[in-house]
Amino acid sequence: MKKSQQKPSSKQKSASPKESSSNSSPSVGKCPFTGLAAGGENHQKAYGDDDIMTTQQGVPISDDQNSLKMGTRGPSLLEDQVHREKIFHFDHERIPERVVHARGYGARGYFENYDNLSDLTCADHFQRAGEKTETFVRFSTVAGSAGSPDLARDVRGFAVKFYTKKGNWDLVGNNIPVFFIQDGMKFPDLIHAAKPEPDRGFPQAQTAHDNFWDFMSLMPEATHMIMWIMSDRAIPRSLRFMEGFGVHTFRLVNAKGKSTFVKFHWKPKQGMQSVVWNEAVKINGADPDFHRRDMWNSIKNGDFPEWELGIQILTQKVVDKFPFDILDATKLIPEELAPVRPIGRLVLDQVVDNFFAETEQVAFCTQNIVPGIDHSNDPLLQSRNFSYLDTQLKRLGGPNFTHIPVNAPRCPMRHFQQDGHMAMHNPKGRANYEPNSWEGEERGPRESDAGFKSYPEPAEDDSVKVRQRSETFADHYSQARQFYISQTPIEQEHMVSALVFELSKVKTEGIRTRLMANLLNVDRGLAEKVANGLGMDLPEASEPARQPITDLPESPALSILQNGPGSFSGRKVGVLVTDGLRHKVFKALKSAAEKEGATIEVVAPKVGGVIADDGERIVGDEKLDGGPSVLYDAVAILVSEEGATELAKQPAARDFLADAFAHYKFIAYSREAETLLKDLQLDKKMDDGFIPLMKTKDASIFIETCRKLRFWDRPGA
Ligand code: HDE
Repeated sequence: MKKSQQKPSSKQKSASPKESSSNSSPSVGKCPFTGLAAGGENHQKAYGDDDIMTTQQGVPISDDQNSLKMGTRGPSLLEDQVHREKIFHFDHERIPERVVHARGYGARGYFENYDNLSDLTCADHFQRAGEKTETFVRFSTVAGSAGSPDLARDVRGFAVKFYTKKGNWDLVGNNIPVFFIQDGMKFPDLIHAAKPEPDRGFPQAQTAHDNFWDFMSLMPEATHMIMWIMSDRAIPRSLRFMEGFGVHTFRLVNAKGKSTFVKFHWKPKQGMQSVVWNEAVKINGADPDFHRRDMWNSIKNGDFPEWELGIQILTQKVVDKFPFDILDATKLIPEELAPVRPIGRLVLDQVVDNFFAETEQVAFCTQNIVPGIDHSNDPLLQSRNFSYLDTQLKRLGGPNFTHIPVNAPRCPMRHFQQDGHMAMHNPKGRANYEPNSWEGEERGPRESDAGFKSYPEPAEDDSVKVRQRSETFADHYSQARQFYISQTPIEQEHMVSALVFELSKVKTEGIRTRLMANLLNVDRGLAEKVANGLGMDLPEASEPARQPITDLPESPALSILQNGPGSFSGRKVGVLVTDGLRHKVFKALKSAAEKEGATIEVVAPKVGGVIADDGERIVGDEKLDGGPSVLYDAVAILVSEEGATELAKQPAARDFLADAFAHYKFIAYSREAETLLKDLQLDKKMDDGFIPLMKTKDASIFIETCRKLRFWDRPGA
């Protein structure tokens, strides 16, 4: 066989459609001292002619597919530097995954500041209304490894790097405003308990196992967080539809040195939305990349995800009224006590050039703060300040990870730190120490009075070294109860089911009993329902470290359903079609969805599509069994009578409808679809969540109805 026959021709190579890149802005994502783009694209081009493949040494390659051998069937030759370099590099492609938050998805964007906040902070990027600051955001799940599914029941990381003119500020938050533990010293235990059990190596990306609940049951301080992770917050429909929180109390410090405690909040422009558990389980099978695909597609389609950044200002009045400690990360400040003031918006408008270069190599660190922002004494935050820097050293292989474009500040960086693995930026000139007596160019950088200064917080008068927690951290149940009573009945039901599900996977009875004893301190009704779901008797309540406050008011801001978007924008309708569907109605549905800012996806028996009643072809986005209804927010069945009869025989079509019904989705149907509905006996269960789609005008009625997102009144679905 001739050599040329063994390699794909250049024509074959170019057959794959080239995706248009939205990352056209030349200045964005560039490292200031290497000039390289965050994705490393320029770096590759630096080797020479764009089209010619080279080795890492820049030597042009004539054959990248065949190793050098002694004769066509002969032994391979060790001298083949092209072969060896390729394999050598491949062997070292992996770096350790993050010990937590291993599975993540990043995107670039900008933060636009609303007001001059100089009364509160001298942070440079908060000084001028309308000013934009480049950002990089990475969303993540916590427990699962890098290849785990997106819809695991878990906390979501929400880490934002602001490349400000005065250095990088990292707001490394979560989508839940509180945390499991009060002191970072317990973090390794928490994570060990949540990860796969060490002897058997499973379960992956799940908390439904004995070790996790054993630890939870022995840690009453985790009870508030348990309420959140058992709620729908832990199974978001999209990363775009979830809130974010800085969690800890932080300080803002103004130019006069006045400090104000604040909490940071991210509010999604498109409102909050979650899926139901049965749906989450099925999404994980149908599309384990559901969240990352959604993020990629929305940015590529120009539907840029957006959040407002808000602060809760913890005035002395708020602190006095707050019955807990603002340094305790297992507590939140209800919005009813301290309203969230919007101070800017975050827009994600660019996907990354390269997943590894940016999403994997990005290194967030809570100690990355800028003048005008400072830490509080929250012991969890203090522990994080050590951990993040430490873990980057291991993960990125040396102390020079700030030289990687995604981590490099966009402002000038001048210091005397030097050398180490992969040093791309060493001091220029003679001086590499301070103080020095050199002058001019040789002198190097010097300190400035405008540089970062820690807030001079006075120590408590009687403070002595202790390994103790403050008494003000001792109430573990009051806010757990407040969260539960602030949910709508449907959301409460979901919490009960989640607890029943998780605890039913716990094999050791004593663990369940201990957890139930803690739950009794939250709410007796909740504990009774969970015990009933598990088929167990309720034990005595455990002895709380401090008697809970039982009359904290409801906080409607804590409920997802009470804060719906009132719009179907950014959502997706799955349209199940067959040959002979009414094209006019299909077109009306498409334009009604687009008018709302929503999209439709065509689910067809064959991906090639169907022929509509006017003879035109409608191309499929998904083949029926690749596009189950769990991937959509609402569904429409637009079929011919023959098509419906045919679909009724197919399990995938039956599941499509049955699941949409069970997951409380709005279902639009053409008259011809009735055979299919009848077959599933759904004709007898028709409720207001079913919307007839006979004429073109019905399309907008359907989309308007979808603004409620789900038909929660459907009984017992
Ligand atoms: Fe993290 N956390 N964490 N964490 N965390 C990490 O840092 C840690 C905590 C959060 O997308 C690690 O670079 C300790 C709270 C996010 O790259 C590690 C404690 C919150 C991310 C680490 C906490 C977070 C991390 C692993 C208890 C919400 C992903 C890899 C004191 C406010 C960042 C890494 C990304 C990642 C330590 C608790 C959020 C090991 C010790 C509370 C979003 O350093």
